[in-house]
Amino acid sequence: MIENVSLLTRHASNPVLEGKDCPFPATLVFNAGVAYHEGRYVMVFRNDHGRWGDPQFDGTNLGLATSSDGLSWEVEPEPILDEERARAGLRDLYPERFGPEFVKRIYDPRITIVEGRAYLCFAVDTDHGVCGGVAETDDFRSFRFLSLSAPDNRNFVLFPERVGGEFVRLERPFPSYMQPRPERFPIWTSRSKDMRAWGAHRPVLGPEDLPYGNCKLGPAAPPIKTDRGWLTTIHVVNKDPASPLAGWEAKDWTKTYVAGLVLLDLEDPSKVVGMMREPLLAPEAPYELDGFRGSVIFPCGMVAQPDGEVRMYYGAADTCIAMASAHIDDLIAACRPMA
Ligand code: BMA
Repeated sequence: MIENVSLLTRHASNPVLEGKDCPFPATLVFNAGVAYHEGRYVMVFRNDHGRWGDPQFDGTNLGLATSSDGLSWEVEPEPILDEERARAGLRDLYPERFGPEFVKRIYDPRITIVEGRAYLCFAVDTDHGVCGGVAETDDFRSFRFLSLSAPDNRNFVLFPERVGGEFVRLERPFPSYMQPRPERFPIWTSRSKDMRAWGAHRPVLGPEDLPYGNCKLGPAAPPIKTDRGWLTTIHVVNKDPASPLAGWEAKDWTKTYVAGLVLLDLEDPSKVVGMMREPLLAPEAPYELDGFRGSVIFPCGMVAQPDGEVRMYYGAADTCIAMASAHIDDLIAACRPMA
């Protein structure tokens, strides 16, 4: 069991969104990008829909919810993206390649408002492996696909402004050759002048750099700019084969997902300048401990309020969406400088 610190306060009416709140078939509603944009909160969430207990379910789509206060959400009548619409968007981008079956699934969205414009990052499962992509949107109902990575990569998260004149994102490749088990996947950055061509990759953080977690890690929500650096959440996985965890998907689920917090250098975000030495939030509440995959905290959204409260939205147990918050000064202070 990973020990929790009480830096974040869980919202009293968690979960803030779950399948029963959706006006369309929805079973597992989790991993949601959240942003404050044009006077309201916008959430794009993952929905795995279908029959309870069927490990494959029927499929995955992305839903849209909006809110005036970031706490009570109204879900749009229909999902806004699914594999069919992702195929169409990717065919526009790469007409020669994206045949009808190439894209299997689109999931785990993150929203970043970059210099006033809304972008969605997402993962897609394809015939060639898992890819990460970036799309732009005016209304969160139609999306212009801008780029797709080579496999295997996902958990793309954009910074909210250009750094050194270029767009920057965090990403999580899946290096599998030369990797000891369990999978120890790191976080990298890349840069782009136009959101389409991405390069200048640099490593940021590997599991070996963290004093907790023995498995993969990944970017979580889009970073928030502070005087001390980019305040950046991550997810960190610890696998303990000797301790099976609760969950309906499999009897042998043994991965705990916690949220972590780091500060990245303002001018070179591939440089870690501060870090919490323990998890920011570890599974503890019943909705985090039990569900499709129990003991999973998977943040994809973070919004700073004008009064300094930072709200972190996270998928809980791959089943519902919860929120926890803390004052920005306390979060920054918790990241101790690197030695
Ligand atoms: C990751 C992704 C996430 C999921 C997490 C925990 O690898 O598949 O979508 O929330 O595992 O199951």
